[in-house]
Order: sequence, then structure tokens, then C-alpha cells
Amino acid sequence: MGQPESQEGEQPGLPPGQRLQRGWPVTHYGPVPRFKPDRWDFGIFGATLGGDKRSWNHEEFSALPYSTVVGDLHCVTKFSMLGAEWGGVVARTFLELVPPAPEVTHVMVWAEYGYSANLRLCDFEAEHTIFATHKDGEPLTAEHGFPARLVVPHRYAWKGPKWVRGVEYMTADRRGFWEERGYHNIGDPWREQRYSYQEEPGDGPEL
Ligand SMILES: Nc1nc2c(c(=O)[nH]1)N[C@H]1C(S)=C(S)[C@@H](COP(=O)(O)O)O[C@H]1N2
Ligand SMILES: [Mo]
Repeated sequence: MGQPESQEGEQPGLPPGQRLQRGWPVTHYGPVPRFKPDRWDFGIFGATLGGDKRSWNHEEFSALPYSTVVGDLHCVTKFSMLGAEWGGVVARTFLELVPPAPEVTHVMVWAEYGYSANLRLCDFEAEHTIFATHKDGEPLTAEHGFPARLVVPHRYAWKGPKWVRGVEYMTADRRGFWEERGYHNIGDPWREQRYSYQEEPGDGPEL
């Protein structure tokens, strides 16, 4: 076994076709929502074990166990940021607090204005998948998702909604906002799964 194959001009640590970005650009669709602390909550719903729902207001969310993970952000428009330190609540914490029914295979992560992204349960429960409130020790700014955004370092960054509001447990896969609009249902940057036309049978629900 040698080094992983890399085409000329590609940098180690960068998925194929990506380039490093200096600084941290802001990328999203639509306006930046205004945070209203007394109106904000974060909910877990859908196919929970026993059918309960649970939600946390901002104060309660801020009191959940805090950890840090190191992870990349790969935007499908080809820029990447490597090795940021994200602080917040790891996604699997919610699976412990509100266990899913045994039939759950996928989740839909919901954000302000109805933005959503679907993930396989295994990607959601990966140890570095985190609801980040901080980056490199600083609270997120409004444009980057304050008060919380999901980071899934091993998926393209559209799978990490900013301004998250909750998670729906699902017993079958369903496409989220970009997955319905031409982007790949799985979105693995290491396999360069950018567009839905690249999907193979089994990668996602019929379009
Ligand atoms: N709510 C919401 N979250 C979103 C998006 C969006 O349009 N709305 N865009 C995604 C995309 S495509 C990227 S690349 C990242 C960018 O995060 P950043 O602006 O913090 O760099 O946010 C993701 N999260
Ligand atoms: Mo993106």
C-alpha cells in the first residue's frame, strides 16, 4: 500500500476536484434568519422510540454536553476548509436522549425557512457529526449559522444545515432541499458524489 492516489495539482487532504480556500466564505440560499431567543427551539420528532417528541429552548440547548471535533467543510462549488475545530453537541447525543424506533434508517435535519438535508442514520451517528455552536473556540456568527449548525465533515457541506431547528427520524429515505434539486443523495466528497445524475441504484429515492 502506498500513498493514496492523487492527481497532479491535487493537495493531500483535499477530496478530488476541491481547492483550499483562505478564510471562511459564506454560502447559502436565501436570507440570514434573525435569531429570536425566546422563539427558538430545537426539536426531535418523527419515528422516535415510543413516539415521544422532545424539544429544547436555547438555554436548555446551551446546557447540553459540549464537545469538540476537528473536521473539514467541503462545498460542492469546489472550495474546502480543512481541519476546523467545531464545538457543540455531537449528533449521537440526541440519539441517546431520544432513541429512534428500530425501523429508523435516515434522518431529515431541518433549519429555518424550511431548509433541510437528509442523511443516513449511520452518517448522522458518525462520531464527528456535530451540531456546532462554535468554531475554533468562537461562537458562530449569524451568517455561519448561529445559534447552531450541523457539520458532517465526511459529506459535502450542503448536508450541514445552518440555523438548525430540529431532526426528524425517518423509516425511509426522503430527499432534502438540495437533494431534490439536482444534488447527490449521499454526497460523499471523497467519491465526488456531486450531482443526482451520478447516483447508482440504491443511492437514493427515485427522482
Ligand atoms: N440553512 C442553510 N444551511 C446551509 C445552506 C443553506 O442554503 N441554508 N447552504 C449549505 C452549503 S451549500 C454550504 S457550502 C455551507 C456553507 O457554510 P458556511 O457559509 O458557514 O461556509 O452551508 C450549508 N448549510
Ligand atoms: Mo455549498
